[in-house]
Amino acid sequence: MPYDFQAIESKWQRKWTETRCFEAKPDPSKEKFFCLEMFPYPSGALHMGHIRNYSMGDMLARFLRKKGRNVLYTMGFDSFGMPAENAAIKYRTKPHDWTLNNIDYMTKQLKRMGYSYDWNREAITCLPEYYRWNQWIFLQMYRKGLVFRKEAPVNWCDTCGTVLANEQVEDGRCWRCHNPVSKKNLKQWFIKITDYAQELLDNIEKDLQGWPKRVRIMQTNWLGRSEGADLTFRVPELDCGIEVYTTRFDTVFGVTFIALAPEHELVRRMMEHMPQDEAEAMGDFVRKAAAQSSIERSDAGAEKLGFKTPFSGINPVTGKPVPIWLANYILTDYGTGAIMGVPAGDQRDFEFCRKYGIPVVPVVQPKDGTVLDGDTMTEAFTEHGIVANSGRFDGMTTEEAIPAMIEWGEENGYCKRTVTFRLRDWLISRQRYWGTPIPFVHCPQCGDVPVPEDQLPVRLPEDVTVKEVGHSPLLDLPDWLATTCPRCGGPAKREADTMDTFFCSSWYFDRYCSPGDAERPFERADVDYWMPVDQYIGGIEHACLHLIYARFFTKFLADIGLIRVREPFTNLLTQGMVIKDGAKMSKSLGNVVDPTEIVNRFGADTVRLFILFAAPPQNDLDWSEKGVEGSSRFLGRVWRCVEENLATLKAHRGRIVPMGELDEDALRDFKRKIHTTIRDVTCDIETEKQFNTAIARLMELTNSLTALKETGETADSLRAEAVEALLHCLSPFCPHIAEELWEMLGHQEVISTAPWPEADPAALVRDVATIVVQVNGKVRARLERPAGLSREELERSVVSDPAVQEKLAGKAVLKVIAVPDRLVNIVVKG
Ligand code: ANZ
Ligand code: ZN
Repeated sequence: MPYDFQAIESKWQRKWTETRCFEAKPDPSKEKFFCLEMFPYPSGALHMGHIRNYSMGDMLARFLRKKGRNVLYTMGFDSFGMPAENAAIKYRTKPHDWTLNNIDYMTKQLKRMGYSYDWNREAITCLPEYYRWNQWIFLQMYRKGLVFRKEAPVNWCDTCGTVLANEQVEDGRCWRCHNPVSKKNLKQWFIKITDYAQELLDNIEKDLQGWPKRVRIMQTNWLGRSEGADLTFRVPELDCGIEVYTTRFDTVFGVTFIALAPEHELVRRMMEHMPQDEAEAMGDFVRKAAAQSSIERSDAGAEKLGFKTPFSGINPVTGKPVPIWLANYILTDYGTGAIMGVPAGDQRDFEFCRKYGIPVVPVVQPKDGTVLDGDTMTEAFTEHGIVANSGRFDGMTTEEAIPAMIEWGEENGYCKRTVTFRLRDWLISRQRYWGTPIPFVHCPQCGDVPVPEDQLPVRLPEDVTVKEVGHSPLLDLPDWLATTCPRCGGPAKREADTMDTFFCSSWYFDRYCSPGDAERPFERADVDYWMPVDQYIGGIEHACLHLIYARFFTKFLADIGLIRVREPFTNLLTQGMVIKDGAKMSKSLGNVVDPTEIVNRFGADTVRLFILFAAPPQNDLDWSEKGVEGSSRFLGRVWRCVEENLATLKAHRGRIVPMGELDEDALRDFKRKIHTTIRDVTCDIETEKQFNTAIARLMELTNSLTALKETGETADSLRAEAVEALLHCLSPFCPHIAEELWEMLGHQEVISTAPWPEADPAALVRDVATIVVQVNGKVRARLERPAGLSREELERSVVSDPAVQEKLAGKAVLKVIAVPDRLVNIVVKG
């Protein structure tokens, strides 16, 4: 009977569904395990990256189920987003239909892989059952004062008359018409995630020890906490002040200019006080700088561009005026959008001053005695040093001066301490169709009015035609747009912006805990049982946005009493990429391998095995057809190993011969091999998360099994024991073949839920000890002896050994000191 993976795989997929063995229910008497994978966007078909991600998750879920944990493992689709709109135009369909079709197809693909999801818990974010709770949560955030509207720039194409997403801007030009893209201010919706910045930061070290260090560092930088001070420079000519943010108040005596972001609110006021031609030149500069992206502007190597205004500001500490400039490298949304320029201590300021001939005044001198001169310095001095040109602080080290000067500045009212985060508030509105409608109406009388909760969901019309990229069909639906104001009952207009899809993915795991709940987003008892997620698996590309938003949501939901935990993910595994021919597998490079095609040829078990065997989870994986063939051959060997010896194996199944009753070395070694394999595979999966080495051990065990020559009852019993251990350990990786062979051996229950084997401690002990033999304290030999010999037995055995006798020739033995299992020291004379 050959290994017919097609038949076997569909048979077991059917059986698992029929026996409902992967359905999860809360059970307080059992320890739970929530295994979560980043759910896919339904782009059309699964790619190898998905297969890799989900093969790891399924392996862990299956392993932990066998270890007796109550496992929650399910799937969903992150199904709102722009590609559906593009596809709708291209294929003349509706985003809704296209999306649901894709979900159908991808669900079939997932089922074909044999993943052990509890399909009753599926969450599909583009369905009103799901997104109504996005709207509900959004309204709770609004109630708590976390939602606000403000003007913010969007990418705007004049030719197409549309808003463009960042991905639609290529090299500053519209992807469609290739005309330059400009910025346009639109009123947009924001969520005040910055209220949670400090806790998001604090918890990284406190609660996220189970995350890769790399991700913790990325999040820390993303949040970007810095401590510093705000101080105000008065501008007498305009009768106002400019507040600047600095992390180096200790350099305040070295300020030689002030620089504002081109978007700074004072710019307009300045222009009003300037001669027309100068004001126009300044306007040109502002437009040019504003067209650059903030990344271009803040890049260290980028060209610094400035515009000198005719105004100056008074340094509050020295009382002296310094000129005010506009500079492109000052960002509008960081700190106060204005800086005090200290070219001697800041490299960007230094380059700016050299370019525009602004003086450089050193206020920190190197500790090694070198003396910096403002006219000849070639770069800023940014290290710690000795304070100079700073009045009474001269001569102090900067380490001492930084706290001392801030304290002095605060006491004298020159500055006030502040903490600044790089994290920005979350801009969640999108001017597009395929997303969760923002539950607000605009009333000419009452302004922005939230939709009452009992009127949720605000449904997204599904029967629409998308005509143009970037133009939301909602704007062409007057019947949908027209509504009544919930407050005054007068005519009002619906908000036509939809939510960023990251909103959907910030809480889908909570919904997994209470699928289909029609009364609330999820039930408190359910999330309190299942949350937090014990293991989350996904791509490193989500290290910041998604993983920060989901953490923020969890804290907010805890604050309004919906959930107990404040951090959603205890352990995080970021899988490497799938590489082919030296590059990431991707459609654009044309180097993709279609999972369906490869599964049809080799079977799901082989593909799963290859993908978990070819590389450690965190590393990139090189796709290799040879490797797939190798995995296929291995499963063929396992199959034959059982199938060809089925009668003997069945006859000896369950007869366990204890280590103590084995006296042949080969059999003892084999028994030990079985149990060290169980021990090491368990550790590789559970502790080390090195799934590839676990598989290598199973291959070795299979080798030992086929190599065992011994015959007889005892040997056959050991063979049966080895086969059963092998099938158990293989089953999380290759569940179909394991089930089939397990059944062939005569088992009634599925192997998927049968307990994971335990290594027998007696079989783990190495039963040879290496004995170090010393003669007068010098090592003369190393001998293998059975472990556990008594002192006398060991002494006799070692001294009579021919190799030792040779060393003792002609000498008189005075004394023998034996340490069981370790050492024999022979003291001789002559
Ligand atoms: C004077 C100074 C002297 C500065 C010195 C640095 C070194 P972090 O640490 O990243 O928070 N800055 C402040 N607001 C800015 C903005 N909107 N755009 C660009 N730069 C801005 O950086 C804080 C420092 O970056 C601040 O401290 C300020 O320059 C600059 F020897 O002030 B510093
Ligand atoms: Zn109204």
